[in-house]
Amino acid sequence: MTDRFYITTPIYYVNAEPHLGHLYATMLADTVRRFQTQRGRESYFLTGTDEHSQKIERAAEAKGVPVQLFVDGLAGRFREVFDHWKIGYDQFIRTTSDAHKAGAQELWRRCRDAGLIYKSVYAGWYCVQDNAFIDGPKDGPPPECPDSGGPAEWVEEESYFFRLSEFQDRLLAYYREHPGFIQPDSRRNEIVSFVEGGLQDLSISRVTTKWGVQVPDDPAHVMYVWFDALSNYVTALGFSESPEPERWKFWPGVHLIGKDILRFHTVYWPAFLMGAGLPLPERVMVHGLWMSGGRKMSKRLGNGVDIGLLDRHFQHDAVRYYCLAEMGFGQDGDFTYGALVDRSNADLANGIGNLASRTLTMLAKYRESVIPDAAVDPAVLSALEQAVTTAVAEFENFEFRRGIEALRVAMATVDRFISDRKPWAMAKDPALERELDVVLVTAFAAVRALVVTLAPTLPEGAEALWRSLNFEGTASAVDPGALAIGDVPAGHRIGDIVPVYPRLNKEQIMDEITKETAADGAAPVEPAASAAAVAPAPTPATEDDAFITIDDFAKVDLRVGQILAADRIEGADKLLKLSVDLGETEPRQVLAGIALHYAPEALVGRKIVVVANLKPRKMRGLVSHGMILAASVGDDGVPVLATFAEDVPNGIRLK
Ligand code: ME8
Repeated sequence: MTDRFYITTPIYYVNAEPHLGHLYATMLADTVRRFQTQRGRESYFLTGTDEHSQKIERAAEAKGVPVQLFVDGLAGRFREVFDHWKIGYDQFIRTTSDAHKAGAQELWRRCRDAGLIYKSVYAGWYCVQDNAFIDGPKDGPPPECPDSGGPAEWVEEESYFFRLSEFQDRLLAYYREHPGFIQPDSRRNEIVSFVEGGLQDLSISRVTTKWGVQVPDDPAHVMYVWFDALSNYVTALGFSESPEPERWKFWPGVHLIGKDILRFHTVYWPAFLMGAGLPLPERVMVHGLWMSGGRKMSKRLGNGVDIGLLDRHFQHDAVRYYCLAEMGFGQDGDFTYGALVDRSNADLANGIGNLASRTLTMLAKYRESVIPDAAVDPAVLSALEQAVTTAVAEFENFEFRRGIEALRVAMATVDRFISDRKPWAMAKDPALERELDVVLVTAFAAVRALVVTLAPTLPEGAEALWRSLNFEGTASAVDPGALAIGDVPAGHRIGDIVPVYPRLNKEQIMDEITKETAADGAAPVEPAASAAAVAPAPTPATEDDAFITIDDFAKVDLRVGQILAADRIEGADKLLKLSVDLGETEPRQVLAGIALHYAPEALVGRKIVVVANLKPRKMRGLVSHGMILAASVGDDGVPVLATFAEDVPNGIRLK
């Protein structure tokens, strides 16, 4: 791998507002770029808009707006959205810019001068929606467009052609010699068999529209939009400018694209570049698509998840992290708001957020916010080292889901380590001071390693946590691959604990989203998976409300707890004082009237259900912070504790 890295996104058609699919592709590229920069590579990130073609001309006409004004407005919207979501692109290219047009024309000239372009007549089917030529007999029914599914139109017009048919062997040889050129492999195989099937010359100009880049020396023709659009990857770097701009050094780069535009990028584009005598892209990385209601989210279907709605209800980190953690690279994913809330709560609020606040709180409480001098626990250290190495390797290949998974496993190991060692108990025993130091230093090392490694996937929260750790600079400036995880700075003073990822109230958010989408008249973008959470409350059977609503039930915060200690209380023969781990920074004290039926020692380690948001209550001079659930059996009401047949993590909510 070289020290330079150039990443591009597709340039988006400006025929409608951006939706989650566009944000996803751009966020993914942004994450890759952040990661590459973090690894110390000099990087360049290009995104932008694809503004020509009949499809856009027609969209403008339908709105009754002059086409230039129309594209200016929508290109502005894309840019605004990306800026708001802190996408750190270096350049936002627009294909209507003069510099781009001049570059596209130069690419054309180079192909023409190499004898690869000739004039003829195109007679065949054309899909305006997909900007694609489609095979099929004239007298048959219009064939379906490959991506949009709409009907193709018959066209007969004078056109320039690119001698694509001459490139079959060269392309196949290239795929063979560069096995990593198209990833994942399944996409590579798809393209290899397509090219093996033979290539026809490609029509690359139109005379029936004026909305495009003019063909050099023939003003009656505009370029086929894909010739124009694909060239953006090199025109953005000023490939034809003289003197050669410094940024041209970034070519060749890595193209991130959706699987919908695979053929254009892995057959046409390499052929154009070969024709013009330019180096081919380093890699074409093909991501999967977000589906909604079983179909690809698309501008045309209007079933795209609304970015504004995401913005109103979720932290940007949560959306980015969900997209990365949920969708295996190259695979399709089903977007649901419910899963987004769950991910955010499980991995951000209860995960890294809780581990960081737990660690910092303990350091503040037991060591006056100063890191003690001790060695990181060797077993935890090795788990962390392994996880970070895996994550770095996976992130290099855009496999964020797998990398994140490795980090989640390490995080669970650290959580378990803390719960098992019981630092709150150690703190009461001066003889265990050194052991407590080890726990604190281990937790601190874990938080630092996780924050650094997760930084590209959680750009805002990671930096906030970095500041809480009171480190200089930024987490994103530390290369996770070079971090000495076990090297903890003894004597370092941590900063203030700032809560970064608050727990989301799922029922409330789902309710609000449902109301908003219904009010917009938008399609219920929320797929069935989360329907349970927003199901209407049952109607009361009688006037006196025999039922509670789902909202009533949601008010009760039921959580999985684990009993860490149980003690009898002097003078209260029915009560036991329990210390319960609810996955919080400290265990809770809960009093339970079960002493006549349970021996305290038999309870230690048991998983139970706790009503976690019951108002604290004082009994026998002690405060109970919650109530444990038990069945009350027989006339005597013998308590039988509610528990779980399977293993469940502490702190998880019951619903
Ligand atoms: O194809 N899920 O533009 P486009 C995930 N202008 N990603 C999605 C998505 C979804 N449901 N929908 C769109 C074009 N995308 C051409 C590209 S490049 C020289 C020219 C993302 O506005 C995905 O990356 O239709 C897809 O490839 C791209 O947007 C297509 O955007």
